[in-house]
Amino acid sequence: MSTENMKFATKAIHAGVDPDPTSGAVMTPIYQTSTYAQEAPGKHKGYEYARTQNPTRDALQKNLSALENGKFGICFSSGLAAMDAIMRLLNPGDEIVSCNDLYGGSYRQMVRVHERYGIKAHFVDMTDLKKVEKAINKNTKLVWIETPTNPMLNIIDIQAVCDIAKAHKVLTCVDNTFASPYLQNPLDLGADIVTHSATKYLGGHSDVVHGAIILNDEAIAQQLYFLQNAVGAVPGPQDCFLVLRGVKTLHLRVERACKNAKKIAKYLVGHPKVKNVYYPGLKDNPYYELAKRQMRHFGAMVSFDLHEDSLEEASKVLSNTKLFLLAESLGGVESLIGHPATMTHASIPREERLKVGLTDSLIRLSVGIEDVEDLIEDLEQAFVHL
Ligand code: P1T
Repeated sequence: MSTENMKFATKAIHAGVDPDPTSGAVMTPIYQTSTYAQEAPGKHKGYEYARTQNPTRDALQKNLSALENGKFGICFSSGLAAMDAIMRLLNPGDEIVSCNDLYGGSYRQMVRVHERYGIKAHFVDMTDLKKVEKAINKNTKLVWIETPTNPMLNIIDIQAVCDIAKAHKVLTCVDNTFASPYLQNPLDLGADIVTHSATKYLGGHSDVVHGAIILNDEAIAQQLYFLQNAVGAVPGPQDCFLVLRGVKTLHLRVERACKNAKKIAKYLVGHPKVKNVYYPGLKDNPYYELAKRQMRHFGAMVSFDLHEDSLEEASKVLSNTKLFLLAESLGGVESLIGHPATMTHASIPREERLKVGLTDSLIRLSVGIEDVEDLIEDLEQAFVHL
């Protein structure tokens, strides 16, 4: 069966993965080598040096491109390394229009790394399409979309933003980390590039840091393969193997985590100490209809804040959960609890954070695949400390 004809779960398990030709090994071997023997100068089996090519990485790149319905997959040593390669497609004087609620590390890279090289980023509320249109000017070369956004879980209309960007001949990139390819496929909605922190749902077990880019345009793909080799932020074969293994259960993990998240969001809505619950799967959430149209489920991230808005108050919850571990990151089988203002989004100035609703008491949950009754009980016993 050709990969294009496979449904999602079949692709997750089989795309790009063939039994190893030398032994028949069903699982892709970890080709732990830095170089490959050549028969004669330039005469080799397609592999010269492991920064440039590695069979374990090749299998993963094919697998991930199939999951995102793209032609080319390019892997990197982290999500931010993948982002950096995309930024290197731009030249001094070029500008980026980005959403104003996004992972703090992505914001930091745009503002504190690429701005020094003459690339200016503008951060706008992309849930308002008029603001996107207004922010694009003759220097704009890239529109950077993260949806659901981190950590406010706003939903941006991918198709509508890509239509606007296309009318201005501007490249679009969607950071699809929070949704994973199981919930949403941005290339199908008109995006030029999709990127992932594979550290999260793709890896799925909090045991690897990894990044990926998937796209259809061959010329841009060739530039990115060039950057992968020329800059060298490549993942090791063991890390590629771990992501490849994680992906095999992506659909099962995400399905279960989304179900758990919805129940937890509903529980939080009814809690007297909780002020706002941010979860697109709640019927009165402003993005409910858009999320339903754009995503397969509503995701497994839930954010909320407290009536008494302070770090001290939030700490009482953050320090007292037993199953929800207080840690950065997301997308693993185990549930995590985090405090964006001091952890993942500390690099964003407080006044900018407050503008998007990222208050001092905002708490972010990455809901895992445990029994949801135990997770709710864990939150309940932590709330007693308030
Ligand atoms: O950590 P790394 O693999 O480099 O990925 C960076 C990244 C990119 N995009 C999004 C949407 C992300 O959430 C992240 C990393 N985020 C966390 C570590 C976090 O806890 O939010």
